[in-house]
Amino acid sequence: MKELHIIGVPSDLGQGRRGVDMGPSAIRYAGLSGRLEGLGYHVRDLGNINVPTPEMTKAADHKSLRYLPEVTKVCTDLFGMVNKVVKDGHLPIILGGDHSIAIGSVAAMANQDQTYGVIWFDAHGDMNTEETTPTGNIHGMPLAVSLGYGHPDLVNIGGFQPKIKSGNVVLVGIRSIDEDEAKLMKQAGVKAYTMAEIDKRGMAAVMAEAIQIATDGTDGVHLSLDLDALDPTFAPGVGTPVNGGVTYREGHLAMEMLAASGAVVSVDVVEVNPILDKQNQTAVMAVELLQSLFGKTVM
Ligand code: 6HN
Ligand code: MN
Ligand code: MN
Ligand code: MN
Repeated sequence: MKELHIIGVPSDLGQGRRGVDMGPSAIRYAGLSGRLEGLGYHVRDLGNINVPTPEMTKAADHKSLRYLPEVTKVCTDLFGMVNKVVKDGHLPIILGGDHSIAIGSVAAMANQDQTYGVIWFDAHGDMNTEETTPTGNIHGMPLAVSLGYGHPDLVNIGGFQPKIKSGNVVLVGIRSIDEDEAKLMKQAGVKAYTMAEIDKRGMAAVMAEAIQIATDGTDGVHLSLDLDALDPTFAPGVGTPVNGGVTYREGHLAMEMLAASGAVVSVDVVEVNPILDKQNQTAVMAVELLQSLFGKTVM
């Protein structure tokens, strides 16, 4: 069994609303290490990456790519750290922070000798670019960047691009896409399972297909878990909540199916915002989902 290595990335530079920088603390406080140890894993917490606060920097002087230099630096540092964890034979669990940090973690997984598919659990597409973004927030761009679309500073982190092939990338839980973002998603050919499709066909059928796509010809799967994929009833502590999301049991079923596949090699857990949360409920949800992902069963 691989050791699980936890890395915190306390960044809210890619988000419009402050507070996701406290995500790593909230998830740790919800008992992450102990719960995973309870499943029989060796867990090592490597602490947090150094992230500047918005107050330390020239705020948002790049209107369509807010905090570009700072986000680039954070993702480059995370790339280095995740790269080392994986080369040492461990499984990285990256705690955000806003979703821009996935630019660094996906880059590190793409830098390995093996090739990995990506399952992107999210209410959003995260497929905006400088040209299409309605907000300038980089957390709306990491999937586009990983596929090679976007500002060169971001796209070239790690010194190569694109990081992933669209044929092995799947979005699950989608219900909020910007108009021009949708065009790039179609152009790139990324498979997206919307909530409507989950309603109609059920999470089991959707996840079976998603796992099939992400594992087809690859050596494993990187899971990027944005807590706003869940319905706000179960995960109210997120900066960009959208009604009509994945239910508690659908979320767990998805994680249980991923556990059964044995394919997951790295995980991001992002967008937990303790300021907006109710008594750490969203962080607890994140920890429980990770328990299912790492093999917790009833009997
Ligand atoms: N996330 N599409 C919106 C934007 O600003 O680009 C929202 C993005 C949300 C991103 O939740 O990781
Ligand atoms: Mn070790
Ligand atoms: Mn996201
Ligand atoms: Mn999202």
